[in-house]
Amino acid sequence: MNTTILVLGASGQIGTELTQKLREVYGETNVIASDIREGNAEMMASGPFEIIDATCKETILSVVQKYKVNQVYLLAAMLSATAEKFPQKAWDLNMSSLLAVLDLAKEKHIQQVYWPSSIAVFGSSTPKNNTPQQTIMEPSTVYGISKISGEFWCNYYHQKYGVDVRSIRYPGIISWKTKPGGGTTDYAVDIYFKAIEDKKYECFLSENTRLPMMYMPDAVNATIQLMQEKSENIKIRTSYNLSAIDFTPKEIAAEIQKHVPDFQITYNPDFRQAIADSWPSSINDDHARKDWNWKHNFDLETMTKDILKNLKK
Ligand code: AKB
Repeated sequence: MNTTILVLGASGQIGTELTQKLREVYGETNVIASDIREGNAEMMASGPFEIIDATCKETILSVVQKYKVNQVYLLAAMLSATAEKFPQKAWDLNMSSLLAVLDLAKEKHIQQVYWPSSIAVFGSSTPKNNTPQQTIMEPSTVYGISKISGEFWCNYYHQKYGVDVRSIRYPGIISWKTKPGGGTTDYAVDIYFKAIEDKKYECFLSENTRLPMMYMPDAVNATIQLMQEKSENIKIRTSYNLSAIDFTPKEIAAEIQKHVPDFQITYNPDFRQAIADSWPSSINDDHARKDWNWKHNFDLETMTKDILKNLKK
């Protein structure tokens, strides 16, 4: 059967690059991008685009039927920092969209679902270093509560209705093509833009706050690899831990200074510090490496070189 994909939330940080890659892999007309508002010029020009509110099951179904979609990647979500400001809205968006898509799979309108979870499922009672796949999970943010609930819904739909849903607990994702919005790990993207534009950056986390991170090309590859893996090899139907790099604001600043010697960083922690403090510093992803052969390519040094080279163009 032909793979025809619908991406919900295609204009966001991950959606923009994932959609582009999916179009390269599966063909431009086989990947329908959608969001609540139009995407960038490249996305609009490179394949079909539909305006969809990801919480509206009927609209999703009509697009699924129009294009004979068999896979849905659901990326629409409110991230950790914004969700703390709009808890009810975050809960409604993050949960209604997931349940709508899982129901469409249960009703056999689609065959496969991808839905991202996050390191936000963990909380301050979780072991902080090399955090295992299965451990204490007591998230303290609305976003984290929505992600852990979502994971259990995914597992439930898989166990009870045989839904082929797959998921990754993303660490902070670092990109230069599209900026993230509303996350706690966003500083690690902003810092590169500010290093080029202003040669200085005021960080909203303290200098020694270590968080798990990943460069966008690794995140995109992992996502597509997971979706292409044989179903019997996907042993975890809540969500896979995934790890690449971890660093502190001080360490990323030092790496940038190797290329921009007059770059200066200052620290002014705000409410996001408490969120970051409740998350792991590093993640153990042995299950992903064993079950579907996950490997990352970029470390802090190679990622920094690549980002600065592209931003200087
Ligand atoms: C956020 O900071 O909210 C996200 C995440 C770690 O899920 N980047």
